[in-house]
Amino acid sequence: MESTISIAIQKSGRLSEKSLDLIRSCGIDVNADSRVLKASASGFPLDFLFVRDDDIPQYVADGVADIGIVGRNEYDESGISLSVVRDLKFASCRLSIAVPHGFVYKDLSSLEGKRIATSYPRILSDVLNKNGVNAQIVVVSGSVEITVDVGIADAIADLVSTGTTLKMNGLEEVECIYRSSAVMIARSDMSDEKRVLLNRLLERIDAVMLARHQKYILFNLPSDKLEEAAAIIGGMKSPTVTPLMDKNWVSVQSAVDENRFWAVFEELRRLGAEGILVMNIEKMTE
Ligand code: PRT
Ligand code: ZN
Repeated sequence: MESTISIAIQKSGRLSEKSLDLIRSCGIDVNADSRVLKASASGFPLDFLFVRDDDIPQYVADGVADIGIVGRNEYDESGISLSVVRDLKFASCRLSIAVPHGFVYKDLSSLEGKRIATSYPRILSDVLNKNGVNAQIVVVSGSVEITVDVGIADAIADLVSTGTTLKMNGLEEVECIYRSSAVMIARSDMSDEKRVLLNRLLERIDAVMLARHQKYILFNLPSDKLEEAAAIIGGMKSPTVTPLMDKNWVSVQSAVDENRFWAVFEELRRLGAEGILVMNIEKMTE
């Protein structure tokens, strides 16, 4: 029988859609509409398990699934030891200390002797210990932002992305103590067959992730500006250059890092580039 690997994905929440999008961009199709517990894919020997994110590290540790996609915060908080095989860079957030107005916060030592509510006691106590701060951790499983108001905590440590929730609850974010994003976790003791499949999957994921941060750019350029243009584009080995009928002009194409795109665009215009065409890249390798 052909080997398959199984992946645990959050059933419904902040990670679900992006996890499925990433897998689908790898040419793997799964019918997750019904959101049943289990599903198989077409295009790759992959089985899906849709579960609560809190359970994903344990399922992977127990071999219920071979790999999983989960927030780094959930993984670290679980205390379970697995391999983190990729940082998938989505669902980024930070675990921050927030205090009510009137709380004079200087640094972590300001929390000495205070009650801090959090859903991440392991990560928080780790940070407090490292900084030699003694505080009482109040563990709550949700709505951390209301704990100060209801009088069970003096400060909180909660996940933040935009900061709106804190503001709406009259809290001020004073220090980021930990950063998180979605990661792919895997058991370390996988069979050789499964490891081969995981590596194939990772190769596809890398190609998709690399492409997401690049644009493909194509333009015509006066031939004598080629050296300068190549220096501006940089990064890749060299741009591809095609001669045009008019010997004074060439057509140039290259991938450009998205972060540098507008700077490159403006510099190329300055060199006299014309007919600049920009395209999204779907997949790409180094
Ligand atoms: O039901 P299940 O247990 O599967 O889901 P869940 O409710 O435990 O998790 P979910 O879907 O809310 O979050 C899944 C993962 O998304 C988390 O473990 C994080 O890794 C990541 N993530 C990214 C976030 C946020 N951003 C985030 N902003 N998780 C939670 N929040 C919450 C935060 O707790 C706070 O209540 O959003 C609020 C703050 O948001 P802002 O934008 O107002 O700052
Ligand atoms: Zn959860």
